[in-house]
Amino acid sequence: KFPPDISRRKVLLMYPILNVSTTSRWLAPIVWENTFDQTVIDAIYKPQNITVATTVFAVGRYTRFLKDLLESAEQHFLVGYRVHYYLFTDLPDQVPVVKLGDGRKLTVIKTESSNRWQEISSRRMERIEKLIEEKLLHKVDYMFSLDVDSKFYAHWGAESLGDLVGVVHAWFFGLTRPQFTYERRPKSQAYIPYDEGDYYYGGAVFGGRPEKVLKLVQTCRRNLDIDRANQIEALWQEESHLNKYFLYNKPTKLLSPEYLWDDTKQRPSFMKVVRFTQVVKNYAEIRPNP
Ligand code: UD2
Repeated sequence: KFPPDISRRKVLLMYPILNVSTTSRWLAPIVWENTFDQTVIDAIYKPQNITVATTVFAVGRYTRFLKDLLESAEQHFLVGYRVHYYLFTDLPDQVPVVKLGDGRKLTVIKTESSNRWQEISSRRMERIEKLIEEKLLHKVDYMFSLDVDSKFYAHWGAESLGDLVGVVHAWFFGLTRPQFTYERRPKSQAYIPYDEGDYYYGGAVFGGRPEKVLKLVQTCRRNLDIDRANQIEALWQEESHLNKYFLYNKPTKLLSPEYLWDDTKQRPSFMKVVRFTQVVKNYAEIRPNP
């Protein structure tokens, strides 16, 4: 049974305050506060009894971020839904014990370390690919990949679900193509020319239906392999490859920077809520290499 529709009056009242675009040029929704009614969304997804797999990598000193990430996720991330965290780490002993809500699970997967942070970050693509093929395909309904050095601050619900989901990077929202930090060297498979591009997407969050995410991670992994063979590393590693993928395989849903904020940046007045944010970190202290 659906709750009554949002009244026309309420729609008229809420839209004038949204002076940001709420759809992409290919008519994919861009999710902001006040563009959705949580009651209606839950009435659609709750009866489907969906499971959302969520991959998180915590290699080396990044295990220190796990407690805050998981505890805050249990407060705000898809609360009331079945969530299965897949936690990749080289240090299983350092995974904190966090009380999970009903229907929520955590599986630890031992993974190799590397002495280059660029490799740790990029190799996520092939590990997620393997996980989808072995465990997620036709078994879970949706999935997300999240950076571990992050924390939830407010509701992140089923409004975020879609076939292929990307997040607009906080630093590049409202900027134009030439300002995007895409890979610009034609030698790399992540190359995007200056006259192409829609948005600059953050590498910290992507998701969708497992079969769609499988295509994404497979393509990025293959392109990372080709770049490695050609001895070139894209400017922002797998984030550059993700941006290339989204240029030619448009996300069906875009999450606004509410879903990936950066606290070192001043929050603009049009942003009513920060749901998920990158933790401020001392790179020199936590990464295995500069
Ligand atoms: C950006 C992206 C990140 C990734 C990276 C490029 C955002 C907010 N972040 O962040 O997603 O695309 O650029 O490579 O868009 N990790 C470890 N151990 C390490 C190093 C990394 O576990 O020693 C994992 C961890 O899950 C971390 C992720 O890799 O969250 C990305 O690494 P990062 O956060 O250091 O990258 P950063 O801040 O440059």
